[in-house]
Amino acid sequence: MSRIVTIGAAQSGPILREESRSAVVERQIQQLREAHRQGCDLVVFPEVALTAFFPHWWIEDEAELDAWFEREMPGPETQPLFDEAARLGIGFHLGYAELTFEGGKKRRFNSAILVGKDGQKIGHFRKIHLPGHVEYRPDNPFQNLEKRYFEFGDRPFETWRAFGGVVGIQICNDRRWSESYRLLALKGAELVLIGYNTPDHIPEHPHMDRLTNFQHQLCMQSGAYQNACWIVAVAKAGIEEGVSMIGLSSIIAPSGEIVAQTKTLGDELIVHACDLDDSKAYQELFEFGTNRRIQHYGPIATQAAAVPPP
Ligand code: CDV
Repeated sequence: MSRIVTIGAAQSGPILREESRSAVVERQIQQLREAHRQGCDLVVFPEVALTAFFPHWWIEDEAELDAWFEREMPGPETQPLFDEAARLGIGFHLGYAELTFEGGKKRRFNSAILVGKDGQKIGHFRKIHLPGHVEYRPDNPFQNLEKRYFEFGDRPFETWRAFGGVVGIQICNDRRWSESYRLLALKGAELVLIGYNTPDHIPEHPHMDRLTNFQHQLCMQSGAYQNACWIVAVAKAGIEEGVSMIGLSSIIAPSGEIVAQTKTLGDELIVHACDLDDSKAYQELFEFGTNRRIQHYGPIATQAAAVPPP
């Protein structure tokens, strides 16, 4: 028996700083329609998919910062995306900057939602691993102010029953941490959706630039294999407000093999029919329930321990 979910990875090219949400949503609707023509059940859009990636520059004025965030999802500008997806009978994943008032306090998160074929929200996740810095770095060609503009996700990695399987979400830097995959796998994840905005240059570590593409694929291919899950990872790519970002949106099988990958740095859709039973086969191979030797691992350290010199 097979459980096929046909998934479209809807890579986005750069979004101009002055581009309106409505214009971006119109681009996404074109991708939804193409996905529908290609038989997709689910379309995955990137991290912070509705605007330019504003943590790349310094914003001092609070009202100006808030304007980059969504206060409702869907809101007036995103409702047409929900409507068109429901009309076509396609589910979707969308990353966005979330502004919410909780406990009388304004809170900002880097978030993503999973929406079913009926247009109803299934899942909501807030990015846990925020890269970058809080302070302005005048010597850098661009900033990476996620730690300034967002709070760390305040909810655990979660899975949802959807699209005939078990689905989880990570957001961008989460994909570089082995815990992200394992925590989802222990909650049964068969399919992990990831949006990202990844510059091809790290100002603090320029000698690593040549490895950016390799390490992007390395962490996800090993994450897929070691945790028996499909991964659909989708970029906002190209040169956006002077920052050059990688493409290489990928659909990765539980074998660790990349089965589809984008070739451009613009809006581009790739599609693959993912058999969720491939995930089940690798889950059976590893048998996490019986073969993980947690009783032999010893106490789990929460911090890297200082190893005494020899
Ligand atoms: N948006 C991201 O989280 N980007 C990071 C970069 C800054 C290293 C990433 O892990 O791709």
